[in-house]
Amino acid sequence: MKARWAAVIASTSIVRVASSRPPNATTNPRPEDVGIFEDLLSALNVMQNTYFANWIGTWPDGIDWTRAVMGTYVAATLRTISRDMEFYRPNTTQLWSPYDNTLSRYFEELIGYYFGQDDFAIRNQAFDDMLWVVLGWLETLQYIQEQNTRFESKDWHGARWAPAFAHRARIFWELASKGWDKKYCGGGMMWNPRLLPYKNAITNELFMSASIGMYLYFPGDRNPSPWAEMKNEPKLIPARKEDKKEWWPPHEEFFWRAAQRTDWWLEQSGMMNDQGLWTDGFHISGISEGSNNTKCDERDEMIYTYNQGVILSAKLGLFLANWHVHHLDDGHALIRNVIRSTGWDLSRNEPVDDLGKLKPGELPPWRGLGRGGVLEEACDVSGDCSQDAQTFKGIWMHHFAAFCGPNVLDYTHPRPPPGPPNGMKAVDPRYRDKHVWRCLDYVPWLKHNVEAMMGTKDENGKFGMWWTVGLPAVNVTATNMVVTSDVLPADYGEDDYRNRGVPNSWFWGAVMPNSTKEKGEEHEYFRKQGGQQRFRYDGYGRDLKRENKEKKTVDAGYERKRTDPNSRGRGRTVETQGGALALLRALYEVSKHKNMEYGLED
Ligand SMILES: *[C@@H]1O[C@H](CO)[C@@H](O)[C@H](O)[C@H]1NC(C)=O
Ligand SMILES: *[C@@H]1O[C@H](CO)[C@@H](O)[C@H](O)[C@H]1NC(C)=O
Ligand SMILES: *[C@@H]1O[C@H](CO)[C@@H](O)[C@H](O)[C@H]1NC(C)=O
Ligand SMILES: *[C@@H]1O[C@H](CO)[C@@H](O)[C@H](O)[C@H]1NC(C)=O
Ligand SMILES: CC(=O)N[C@H]1CO[C@H](CO)[C@@H](O)[C@@H]1O
Repeated sequence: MKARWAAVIASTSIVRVASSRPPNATTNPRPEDVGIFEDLLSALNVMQNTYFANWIGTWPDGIDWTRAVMGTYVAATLRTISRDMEFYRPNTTQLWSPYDNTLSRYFEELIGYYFGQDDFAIRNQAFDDMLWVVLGWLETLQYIQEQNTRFESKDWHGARWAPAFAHRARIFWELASKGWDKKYCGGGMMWNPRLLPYKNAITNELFMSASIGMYLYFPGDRNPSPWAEMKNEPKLIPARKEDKKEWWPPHEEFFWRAAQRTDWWLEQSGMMNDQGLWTDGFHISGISEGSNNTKCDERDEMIYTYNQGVILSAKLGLFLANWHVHHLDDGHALIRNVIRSTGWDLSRNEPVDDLGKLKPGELPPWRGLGRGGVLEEACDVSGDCSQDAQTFKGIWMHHFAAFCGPNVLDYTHPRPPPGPPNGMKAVDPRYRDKHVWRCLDYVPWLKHNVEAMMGTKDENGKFGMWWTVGLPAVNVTATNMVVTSDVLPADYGEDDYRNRGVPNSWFWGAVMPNSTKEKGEEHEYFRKQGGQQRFRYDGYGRDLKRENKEKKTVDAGYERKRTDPNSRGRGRTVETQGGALALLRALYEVSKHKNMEYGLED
């Protein structure tokens, strides 16, 4: 038995990463900061140890779309660590090194999630929900592709999962693509098939990113298994026939066209505001009163971080497909607008506001998408972010890392496939070098954000959502916070379903002067507490019934929790942990450029 097992191991390539060192080591030098690498591993470790339940293959506290995003982060982090773990790999003669163990563990959890993902539920949700699924499996497919190229024999065991993941990506792209609509606003994706028409930024950005991702990274699918619902519907993705069987080849231009069409539509949609930021989307006025209006004429002015994010990976993909440099220019312009809106001066590499002058309880003024140079969601200050909003900043960071990270433009990376106008060519080094230079400009700002975020870590290694309060210069607690009009986002108090979906915390703090919560107002407390329970609040965000009970079981961490702004509302969750992971990875990836030979001097 034993001997047989050993023989099985010896006959597979699992044992060793055959040629994991990149072909030209000088082009893939030691990453800049070993400390960030360790923080990154630790954030991932805490996320999976705390929030992932192997027995059901999912993050039970998440909801379908946030789980898909968490899966995307795990896959993306695997891409990062598999490439660089080599540098930290001990010289060991063990068959199974800690390196292999780490990579295998997280990859197995992704496989678990493939089965734990509630694909049946998601197919009945909004179009954006479906597209997060596509992005997640495309990320995993890229990891598989990269791992496989490290094996001379090209038979890394994980590659056996590629057909499954590719099939799911194709099916969900196909389901989501039905959201494309010509009746309203001259095109664009609808948000939700069951609600009044709403054409929003996120669904269109996701469709762009998923479509160009399908063009670049979908490895093809030979699994014709239809979904019951789709059996009699026309297939949207062109299939080829081989031996009388249908199959879907990789690098289908059709996907590139879908991405290109969405880009054109979005750019002329008027969804971008005067600050160069994407607003949330367009309603069509009069529709509910039976008007025949088909124009996008009611803009939701709300600015969320994630709406500035997903489009970045889409723009990079479009650039890779056809080398039209304006896609990169669009991305950099947007990033600069975002960074400016966090209150950061890129020319001086410091916040526009003097943080040294802050007194205890004082916050830097709100600058549109953050303060004090730190990215922030509008709901962060009040601590009543919903589960959706808790996920947004991480999404921004993930797609920013996709845009500015070295993975794709790096010349040791497997080449992305050609775009229609270009044929099989590597990215022209002139484009690459300019792009890298521009990305390096953002590193001090990223470091500043990481510094803030690290300050929100609790004793269990969990990160909070409101990064700003982790800045050493900011001494704000849930109880000493001075809330003046200049620290509140302009929209504060607007009843938006996403950042007002969850009330202030019922117990610790959230003692917001001028709280918008009425005395005794009822709110739905979040699902985690066991369904849609209702509580009564006393006007200070505290739940009257709960407070009496909890007083009896006050724990040692009570004072910290009571005053920690990141314990308010939903507190620390898998989504806030994922956000920290995405930020650490962004800094790690982008700062790696420093040591690469991109024609950079010194
Ligand atoms: C590594 O790549 C650089 C740049 O392409 C090249 O000049 C150098 O000769 C390569 N080194 C080795 C050892 O192949
Ligand atoms: C690893 O360690 C062994 C035994 O100490 C040594 O012979 C070998 O050269 C080392 N390999 C590397 C790559 O350092
Ligand atoms: C909408 O169009 C229909 C058919 O053209 C027409 O009968 C109806 O009066 C229109 N409604 C409005 C509010 O204009
Ligand atoms: C933070 O502010 C509180 C008063 O709100 C004060 O007691 C404490 O010493 C301050 N901490 C620091 C590090 O300045
Ligand atoms: C509407 C309201 O209650 N405004 C108060 C907000 O807080 C400031 C400072 O504590 C008060 O001066 C306002 O009256």
